[in-house]
Amino acid sequence: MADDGFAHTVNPEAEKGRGEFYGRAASENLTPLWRVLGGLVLDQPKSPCIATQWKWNEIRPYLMEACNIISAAEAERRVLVLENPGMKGESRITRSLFAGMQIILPGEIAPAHRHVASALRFVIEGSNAYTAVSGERTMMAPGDFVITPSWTWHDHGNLSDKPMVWLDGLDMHLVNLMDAGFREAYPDASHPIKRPEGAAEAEFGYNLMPVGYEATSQTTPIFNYPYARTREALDKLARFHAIDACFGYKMKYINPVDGGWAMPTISTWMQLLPKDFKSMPYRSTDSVIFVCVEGNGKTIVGDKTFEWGPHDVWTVPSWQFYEHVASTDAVIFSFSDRVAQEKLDFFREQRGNA
Ligand code: GTQ
Repeated sequence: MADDGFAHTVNPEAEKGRGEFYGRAASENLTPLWRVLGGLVLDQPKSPCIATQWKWNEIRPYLMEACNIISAAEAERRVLVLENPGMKGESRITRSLFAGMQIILPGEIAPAHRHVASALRFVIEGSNAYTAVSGERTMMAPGDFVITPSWTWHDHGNLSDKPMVWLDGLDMHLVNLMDAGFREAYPDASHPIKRPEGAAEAEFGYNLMPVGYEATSQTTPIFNYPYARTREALDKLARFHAIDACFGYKMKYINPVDGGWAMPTISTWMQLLPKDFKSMPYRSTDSVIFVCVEGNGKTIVGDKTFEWGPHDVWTVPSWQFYEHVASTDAVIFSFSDRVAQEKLDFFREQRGNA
């Protein structure tokens, strides 16, 4: 009876006489629900995800070392997975999402492929490297949010003379939960470029779109949200808009075609916390991954405090209260599976713990 999966109503004494029945039932692939119900339908979220931080200064040397032992071509993607210690060996940063730091050296190409899983790239370091998606290249700069929609050909290349690093976020664990994954390699390292650089931005990046456009995907057709513009929006917003007690000045990335989230499975945000801002405690059912872009501060989650600065990454598990404290003006990118939860009517949040 040590098992906490039992329904609350089950009588431990009476259970002793039921073993013979349970044995026979098991041989027919039958399990009594009352012995497992407590672990299946929970009173409240109980995530295996552990609040964890990855300090950029500590992980960067490992990325450089990885460059000495394997090429991008051999690795397919030279990525060090940010693995949540609560789910060792599963390549998850939260229960539903994957995250990893990808590094690509001057002249390298991470070869073209496509998969059902959608990916986001959040650029950490470097310049003059590109991601090509469906025949169009976008050059990446630190703080840019770049998207690879489901089942689109993509490859990455570095045309600069320095390494390029970005954080990958993928929804592959959602895809795999439903056993819906396919993947295909392109026969060449790069797939053909068919559109000029800036084509998607011209079509959708100016609060306009071509007449007659019909969406063929639930993902935004803009595949690079440059940091320069995101930063400018936050800066201008902060001059006149009311500040949110939980979020500071926080904006979601949207799909300009329908006003919804930029991706169908991963929600993404950028927020500005003014110096000395201390957020009101908040919790929600989406485990969140945060990346500091600028400034310094700390995030308090339960009995843990994560001090953060540029390029540090940390997670807050589902339904755990957290608070941010900014010691300078600070900018934070974040992502979670919230959009998927909203579509399924799962999402809940709570502002304040009083
Ligand atoms: O760049 O396509 O971190 O396919 C993991 C799987 C990156 C990618 C990852 C991938 C990619």
